[in-house]
Amino acid sequence: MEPLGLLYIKTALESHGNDVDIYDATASGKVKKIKTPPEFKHLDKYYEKDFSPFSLHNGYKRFGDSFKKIIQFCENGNYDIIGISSLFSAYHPDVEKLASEIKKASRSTLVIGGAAVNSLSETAVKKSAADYMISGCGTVSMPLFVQFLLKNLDASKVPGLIYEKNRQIYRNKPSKDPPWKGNIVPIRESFRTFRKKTVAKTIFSSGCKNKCVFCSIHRENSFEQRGIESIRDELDYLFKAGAEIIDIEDDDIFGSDCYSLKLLDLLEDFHKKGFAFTAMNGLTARNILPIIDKFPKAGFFKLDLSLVTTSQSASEKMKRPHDISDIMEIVKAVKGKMDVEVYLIPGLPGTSLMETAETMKILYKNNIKCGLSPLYPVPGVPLFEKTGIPENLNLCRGTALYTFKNDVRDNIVSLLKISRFLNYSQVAENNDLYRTNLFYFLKSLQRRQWFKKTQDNKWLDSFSFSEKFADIFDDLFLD
Ligand code: B12
Ligand code: SF4
Repeated sequence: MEPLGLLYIKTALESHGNDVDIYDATASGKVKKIKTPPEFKHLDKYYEKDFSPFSLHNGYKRFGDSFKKIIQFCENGNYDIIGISSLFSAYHPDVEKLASEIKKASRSTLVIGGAAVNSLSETAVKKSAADYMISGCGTVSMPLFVQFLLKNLDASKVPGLIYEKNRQIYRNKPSKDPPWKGNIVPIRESFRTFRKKTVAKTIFSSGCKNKCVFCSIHRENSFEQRGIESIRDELDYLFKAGAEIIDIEDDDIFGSDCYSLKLLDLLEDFHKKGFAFTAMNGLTARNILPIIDKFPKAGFFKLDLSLVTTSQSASEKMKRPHDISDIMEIVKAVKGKMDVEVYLIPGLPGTSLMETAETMKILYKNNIKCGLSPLYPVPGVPLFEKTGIPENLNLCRGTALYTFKNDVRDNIVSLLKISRFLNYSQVAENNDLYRTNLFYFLKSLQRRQWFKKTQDNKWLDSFSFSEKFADIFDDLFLD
């Protein structure tokens, strides 16, 4: 993924006269299978080699360049400051490993920023190999941080700066400004590709007006929308630079009526020139329902909608903004014009897994693709601080399934496998092997133990589970 936060910071620093290079360690697309770390051993039985259409990923992989290559780049550049972006608490331990390797090899001042820093505990800050950390908006803080290092500014004047003085940790109030502060447009030197087209990430708003209990976004960012003219400038620039797909990274793009209409008109103008748009996290069903007719014309090629749960009581408790009826109306309105994928969170407190399975069945019957995202703990969010954040932050990633006890975990993983098969069934019913695959899928549900397929098409036993999912899905494939 394009490092959008760093691109903003680079542009802000350059506008203050600094020279900046970005090292995008995943641009090479390298993927290497490595030994599964011991803390994930309990997952081996799920992430196994399986050639069936209800398989999950298998093994443990490292994405991107080696530490050696990254450090070599740092050494060659002989930089005054090295900044690392740490966006996810669950991957912060890896960032710390890299930071300590960099510190061994270079004398540059090392600073870590990004969403993971916002919620770090005092102990984690103390243990860090970095010289400084910065929480909040880097566009605002980094140019001031440079001034602090040049001794032109006191440490207390750098928003979000976390530093140690006389063995005491000080944390300045972070800047809640949006990334585009000052209407800057990040300059691109190259683009990633998606579906054989060049793709650029962008952001039109920051924060979210909704207040979902399991989410950190509304706690750490104030909601702000970018001016239409500033968006037009960026889209103009991206068009000239050669982008084809625009991936909008907002959390709630269409949060206010009048603005939404103006924005959709602008997107339609650029769609006519050739842009297509996607927004994986930013579409709230209730907000887009009144304006849904405009979406195909504005160039959205897919709608990713998050439903989370159909349980009314859980939805209210979690302060979710909409329910399944809003989603069904959207599906009806865009039928045949756009793909829709709907996301659920199995294992959300107050919901049952059988309920989630029922919802998956409803979605399947309506030809809607279903995405499952198991609940994962996020440090700093009261819901998870109450239930307990693991000491080893690696376990906070969704794939670690940390939040669940063993038997629940077997059932959650089973739902992931069921969603894989339902999505496969929507497109593969006429394939040669479909009937055999369906047989082993249904048999797995009935005996409550999964089959897995070897590369030479042998079916072997895999793990067991306890929920009677067969009661829900048995009649789905009767014809
Ligand atoms: C796009 C996105 C993804 C993408 C791609 C991420 C990527 N590698 O680029 C995908 C879909 C892969 C993804 C996955 C996950 N994501 Co995500 N994702 C986002 C999202 C929506 C946008 C990120 C973005 O581009 N923001 C816009 C740019 C401009 O902002 P930014 O990067 O944050 O940068 C600003 C500041 O953070 C800061 N900053 C950033 N870097 C640095 C560096 C320095 C030195 C300094 C000083 C400042 C600084 O300054 C920048 C400018 O203001 C954010 C939510 C959000 N709106 O930010 C969640 C978010 C980052 N994701 C989150 C999570 C948890 C995940 C997962 C771990 C979930 C999981 N399944 O376990 C995975 C794992 C990812 C992985 N292994 O790579 C959480 C992180 C919370 C936390 N404390 O951990 C967020 C905040 C969403 C949330 N609801 O809470 N994600
Ligand atoms: S709608 Fe999405 S971004 Fe907004 S608070 Fe809820 S989960 Fe977070």
